[in-house]
Amino acid sequence: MRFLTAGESHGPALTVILEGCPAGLDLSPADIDRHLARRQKGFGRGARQRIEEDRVQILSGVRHGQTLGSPISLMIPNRDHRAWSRTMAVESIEGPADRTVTLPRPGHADLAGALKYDRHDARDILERASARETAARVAAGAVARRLLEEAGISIVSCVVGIGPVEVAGPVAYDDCLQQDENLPMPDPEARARAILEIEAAGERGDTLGGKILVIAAGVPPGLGSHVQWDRKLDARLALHFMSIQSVKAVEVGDGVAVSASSGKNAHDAILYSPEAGFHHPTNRAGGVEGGVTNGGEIRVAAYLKPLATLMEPLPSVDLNTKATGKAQIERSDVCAVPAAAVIGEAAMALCLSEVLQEKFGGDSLGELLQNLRAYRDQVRRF
Ligand code: EPS
Repeated sequence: MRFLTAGESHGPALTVILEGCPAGLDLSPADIDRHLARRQKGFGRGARQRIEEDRVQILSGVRHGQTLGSPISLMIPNRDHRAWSRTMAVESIEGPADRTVTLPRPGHADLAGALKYDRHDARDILERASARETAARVAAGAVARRLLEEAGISIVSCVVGIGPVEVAGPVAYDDCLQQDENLPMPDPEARARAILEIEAAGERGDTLGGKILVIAAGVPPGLGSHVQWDRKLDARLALHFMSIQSVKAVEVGDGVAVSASSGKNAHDAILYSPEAGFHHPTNRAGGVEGGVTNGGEIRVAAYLKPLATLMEPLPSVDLNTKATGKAQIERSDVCAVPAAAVIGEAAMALCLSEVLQEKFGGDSLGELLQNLRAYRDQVRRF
């Protein structure tokens, strides 16, 4: 499975083409819309989400409710485009461009992108750098997720940090179920403090980052490979998660904590029983050893920086006049961490569906599942 997204935040639509999904997978727009709606929620979101009601249009690759094995193209129209048709016109326009951005926001792609692409209006950069792009990834991720469901793999997520507030103690798969969709933080005391932090940040024209945790269960051992650097699953997970807007660090399992402990306290002992086969009593590795899944839950945490658009902006310099000033204010969110948890699920689904397809292949879902069953049998009889 591979995919490419396209689309600007205020252009006509976001699109994604997903290739390599086997034929015969049940897929409906509702399977995708459910996750698009979840992405739009979240305490701390801004005005844009009140304008949009993200709904997918499946343009190809599906017939009579089943995938065909051909490229799946998905489109999510931007409702807000109506108010931006001149600003984002494809054709050349009469008169000067409107809604130009010439005072780049520190921490956003504005300045680096303007220099790289030689654009003197940072709108040409921010329209694509915007986290609105993640709607397309969530749509693609929802397809990947349908495939994983058939393979017995399920994915959950939660928010484990907002600004200075952290969830106390370890978080299990079940802790992520039935959470409040506006702030899925499995610790009521931390959640209450996080809401106050987000409100206070909004009042002072500031933003907040945080930490999300995504867990995949039911993953067979043997996905990814130790034999080549770019086949290591943890490296590939890091790419998927790190590419989510605002993510500045990614952790697999207890990666950060074990770096400060000794080997005796860092690794997961190996046990065997005829019923459970080889297994580990703990999961500090986050389900990946040597770049290969070990049959445990895959646990990935991602750390997000606070959003770069500040209502009380930091110093900046005009791209054209070079005059100092304050960074431009664009409509934005105070905190997008809850949305990032949903996007993280998509990242996990897309990455796992890639390696699942690599190992078990199959042009049809039946063929893939047959190969998976045979392999699960082989592991059981090992
Ligand atoms: C977003 C849509 C954007 C922003 C946000 C995420 O819409 P608009 O720019 O029209 O308000 O709300 O993007 C950013 C935080 C950013 O820095 O670009 C979305 O749909 O997720």
